[in-house]
Amino acid sequence: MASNEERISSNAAASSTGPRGEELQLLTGSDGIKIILLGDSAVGKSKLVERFLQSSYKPHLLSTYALTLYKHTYKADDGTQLPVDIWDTAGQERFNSMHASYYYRAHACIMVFDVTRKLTYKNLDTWYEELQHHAPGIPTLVVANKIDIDYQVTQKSFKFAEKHGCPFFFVSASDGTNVVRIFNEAILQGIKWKLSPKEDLLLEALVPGVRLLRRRTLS
Ligand SMILES: Nc1nc2c(ncn2[C@@H]2O[C@H](COP(=O)(O)OP(=O)(O)O)[C@@H](O)[C@H]2O)c(=O)[nH]1
Ligand SMILES: [Mg+2]
Repeated sequence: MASNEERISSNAAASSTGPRGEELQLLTGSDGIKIILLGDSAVGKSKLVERFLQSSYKPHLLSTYALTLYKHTYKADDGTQLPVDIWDTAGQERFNSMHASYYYRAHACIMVFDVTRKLTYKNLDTWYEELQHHAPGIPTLVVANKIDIDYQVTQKSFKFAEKHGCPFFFVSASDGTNVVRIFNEAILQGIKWKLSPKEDLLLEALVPGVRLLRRRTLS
């Protein structure tokens, strides 16, 4: 892995009390952007992260922990560098729910489904609901993975993203289609979210519908 990336696995998200001490510091101490991935098991979340960070595809890498944290450095065009934490599930998504610490202070979310398994698309509803509960209104990208299996699928329309006002992308962790694009887009949206005035968040909580207005101005 490149020197500016670091991979840390933790079973903290699976414990009922959540992370503590040094581990808590590690998980929440970053001053940068936190990106999370959501979606059913085996849709390709881990492979997308690995593809983005390593530009190589390793289909047999196995994760055994409840989450994997990747430390990445985002380099803007003007040379500015920004730490980015990319959080990947590592098994807990099997139970159709993630520990609250997974969502805590997240700035953007990449929701993934597998174009070859309809149920993983249907289950986006549940993931989205849980996301709104823990991290209401954060920028969310919806990605349809594994298009390399049958490129015809890109002719289909998937209404979920449109319904929720989320950007939508066809991707392949296998051949790399749109992988760098979705992560950079998530990071940029996450930066905007982080910098947005927090009074807006309060307003959103008080006035239903305000979030939709603001999201449009962000995209
Ligand atoms: N053909 C194809 N297979 C993929 C792609 N992405 C992931 N896979 C495979 O799908 C399986 C699950 O991937 P993984 O990243 O572990 O899924 P996760 O559980 O969502 O993290 C693995 O066997 C991967 O090799 C893809 O874009 N195309
Ligand atoms: Mg995984």
